[in-house]
Amino acid sequence: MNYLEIHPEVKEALQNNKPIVALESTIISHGMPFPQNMETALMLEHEVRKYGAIPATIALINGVIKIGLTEGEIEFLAREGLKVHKTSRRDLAFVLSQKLTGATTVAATMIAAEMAGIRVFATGGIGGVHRDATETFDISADLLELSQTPVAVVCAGVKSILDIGLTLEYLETMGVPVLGYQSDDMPAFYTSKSGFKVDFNMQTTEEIAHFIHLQNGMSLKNGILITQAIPKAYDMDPFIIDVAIEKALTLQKELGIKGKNTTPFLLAKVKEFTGGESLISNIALVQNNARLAAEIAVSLSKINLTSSN
Ligand code: PSU
Ligand code: MN
Repeated sequence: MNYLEIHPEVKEALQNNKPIVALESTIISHGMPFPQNMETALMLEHEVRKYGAIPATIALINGVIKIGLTEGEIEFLAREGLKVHKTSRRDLAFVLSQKLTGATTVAATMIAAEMAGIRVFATGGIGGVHRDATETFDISADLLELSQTPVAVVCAGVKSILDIGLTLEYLETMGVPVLGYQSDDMPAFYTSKSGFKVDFNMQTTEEIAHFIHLQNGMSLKNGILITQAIPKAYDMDPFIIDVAIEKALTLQKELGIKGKNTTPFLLAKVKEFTGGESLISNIALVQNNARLAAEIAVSLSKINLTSSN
């Protein structure tokens, strides 16, 4: 496959069953401003290493899917920001055929991780069912990907720019298990509670790794959503977030923002309306997720080593 390039360190880790954590790149280009986006991307790689796994940040660089980026490539995505093509499942072949540079969404990162053989992926929040989806049909391709690609995605839930209840219904219909790390509550990104529950509360990373191992063993083709609440010190006031979200949604309707621009627009506005606080919380929660994903990947590689002997 000449469109897939795996970084030598990641390749070596794959061959020797070492723990690996995939990281997405839309969070760099479309999710945060420069230079915090670059600093965060590098910090996440560092965090994954600190907890014993190899990081593999994924993006499309000049028409090649890269599994594991150099610092220079991360800086390029961070500086280019919105100029980089936001790449989900439907965009992949286009970006490759035009030899463009693209930042991968959760959906496209899952696809690339699966191609390479990586089973664990950490991010901040995933896309979901939008609040007015009954009229707009706006349901993120991330959800459909979770139904058909066997990668475990660690996140802090979904933001309430989305309809969290409908997102959970959709995941249930598609057969995607939603695990809560040491919690019964489905988190809502900036806040630790959404008012909804997860499917299964898991206490340890070993339990989660065992769950992933069994799903893979049964060849169930779907992914797994693992949720972890934002660290307590950064848990935001739901009222402040709700006001910002309502304002952002009103503005989106007024301006007629649609399709793939919707999520980045809403995220940017929520950040603008909540000042710097939400950016600090955002960075804290992805760091927390990178750590948990690394620990899960370590547990999973231990199970794989035992069962392959
Ligand atoms: N939600 C967030 N932060 C993000 C995204 C979603 O809280 O950065 C990004 C992710 O890359 C996700 C994508 O995969 O937006 C979903 O976009 P859409 O809703 O257009 O599918
Ligand atoms: Mn959408």
